[in-house]
Amino acid sequence: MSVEVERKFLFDSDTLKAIEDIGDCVGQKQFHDKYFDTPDFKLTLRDVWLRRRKQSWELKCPIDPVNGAVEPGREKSLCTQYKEITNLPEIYQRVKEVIKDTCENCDADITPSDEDDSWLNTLKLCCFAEFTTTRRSFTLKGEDGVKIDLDQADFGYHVGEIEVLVPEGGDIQSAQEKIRHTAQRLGLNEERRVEGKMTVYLKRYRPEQYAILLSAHVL
Ligand code: V4E
Repeated sequence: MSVEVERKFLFDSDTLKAIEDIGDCVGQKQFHDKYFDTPDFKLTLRDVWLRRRKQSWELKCPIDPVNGAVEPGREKSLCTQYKEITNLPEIYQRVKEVIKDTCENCDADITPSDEDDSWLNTLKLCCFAEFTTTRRSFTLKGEDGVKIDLDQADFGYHVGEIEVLVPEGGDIQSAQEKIRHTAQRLGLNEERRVEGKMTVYLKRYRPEQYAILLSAHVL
């Protein structure tokens, strides 16, 4: 399991030029994401994001506070940090743990499988968001472990991310420092957290869920 520390940013042709000046494009790819939750938003209300990307399952969970609860009024820093879990049996256990209070079938003896989606029905998980992203990725000269992604979502929103992956137990503060330094090199001057693709998607296409997550201080 690793922790993804990242800062999103808005970009224009000047930012792109700055990235090309100090970085190398390492490829472009396209992927389709489907996000899942219970009908009463049990996962996303705990800031837990379950998705399938390219036939693989991924779970993003907050690293603090301990149980993933969202503190009201928590100050939003420019960087986010989430644990990334990609092992399906582990994802299944974590999801069950988060929804257990209201889950009627959580005791069922099920082995989740990549080929068979029946575990989603058992846990009453439905798709609430689906979109395709085209991503260009860059590495930076003289900045080890820092990646920059420029994302274009098919619903008409583009956003950049400066990202550092930290192995479990690794130094998150030094990752934040690398990100801050990179942002400075790119001349970014945002003082507030920039909206990610999901925030914009929910606002446009799932306004009820957006309003609930906003008032719960998840977004
Ligand atoms: C963690 C999270 C969500 C899951 C999607 O995360 P994100 O990094 O935005 O997507 P993507 O496609 O760039 O994933 P990657 O390829 O980097 O793994 S959806 C909402 N969140 C929480 C969240 C938040 N509240 N605010 C910001 C700025 N980002 C994420």
